[in-house]
Amino acid sequence: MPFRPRYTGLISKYKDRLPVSDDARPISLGEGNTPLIRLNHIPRDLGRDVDLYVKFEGLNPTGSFKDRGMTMAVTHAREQGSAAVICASTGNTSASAAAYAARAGMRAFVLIPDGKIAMGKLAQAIMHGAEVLQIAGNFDAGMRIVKDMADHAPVTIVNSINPYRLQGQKTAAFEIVEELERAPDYHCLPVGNAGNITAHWIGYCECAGKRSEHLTDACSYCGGNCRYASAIVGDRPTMIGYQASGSAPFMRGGPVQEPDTVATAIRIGDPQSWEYAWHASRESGGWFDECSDEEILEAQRWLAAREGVFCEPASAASVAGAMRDIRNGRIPEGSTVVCTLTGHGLKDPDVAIRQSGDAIKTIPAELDTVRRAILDKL
Ligand code: AN7
Repeated sequence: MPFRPRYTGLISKYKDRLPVSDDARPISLGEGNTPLIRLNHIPRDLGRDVDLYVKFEGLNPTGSFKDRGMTMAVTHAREQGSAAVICASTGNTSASAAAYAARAGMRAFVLIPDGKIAMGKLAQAIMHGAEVLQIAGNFDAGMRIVKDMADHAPVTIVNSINPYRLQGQKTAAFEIVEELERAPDYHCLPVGNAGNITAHWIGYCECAGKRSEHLTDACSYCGGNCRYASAIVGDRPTMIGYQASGSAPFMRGGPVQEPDTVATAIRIGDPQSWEYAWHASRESGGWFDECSDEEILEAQRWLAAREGVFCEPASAASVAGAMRDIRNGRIPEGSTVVCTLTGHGLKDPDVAIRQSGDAIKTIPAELDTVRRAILDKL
């Protein structure tokens, strides 16, 4: 069998389609290259003929899609001689920033909302040696402070307002187009700060060799002329963004003051990429919608129990919404649909275990009791 070169991350792979200098030394943990998994049971359960895939971004090195953006943002920050990065985070950005900063030999400062981040994410930030600043306020309050901080301390912001983040995240669209050998008809994402839906649209536009009329300044490196554009496919998907009902500023038409949802990753009331995401949605002929916490948790359980894919609650919003829109025909039969599963289920063990109710009981450690327990269930 011929040897394949070792996969060394998305900057190495997509160097010619990313704003990186020729002599850049990528800060990488082997991010990207995540599986596109075709769902078997759920389309059948829905009784609809759709080709439904999940792009499992939970299999990135720190367990979320943030690593795609972080490899770019931290590589650039280090190249510029920056000694520290800072972010506000609902959890995954802080975990990713902490890991990539550690790898780069830089400091990381992360602002997290008091008591509202999943345990796995907090554990990551701590273990990677970040300075964890827990604030008595939500993500939006943290974001406001971080935006001001850049003027007061020598730190590089690595939230998705850093344009290198979106550039890295656009590579998820590249991978999907390469695997399907076309763009999907529909692409569904959970929406919080709205950076990822924007990044995917940039990626799909570049694959189609088309310019986005409106996202030109998101892609500040080529001034909208997309020197990275290469017409691999002719078409772009319809982009669909799903928010949690308690944190759905796109549905309310403006910021939500007290966002709340079990999907803490997307507990965001004032999205930073608001304009970009609207443009992406309109240009693609797409829409936004909302999912209740119950729908989100049900989709999370379905994916885990019926398909063997364990994602975190926020990620399941994409599948919860897609299942509803497939059922009601807004996504028509015959479509190829990709849902992004943004983060791994292990990030938030508490919410998972809470769903078991009191199903787990201790029984005597005896062959007979265990045998009876098994036969009861068969
Ligand atoms: C699992 O970590 O904003 O719409 O601070 O962790 O691009 O914001 C996380 C966002 C979806 C929303 N799914 O993506 C943070 C943070 C998961 C996430 C989103 C997030 P955007």
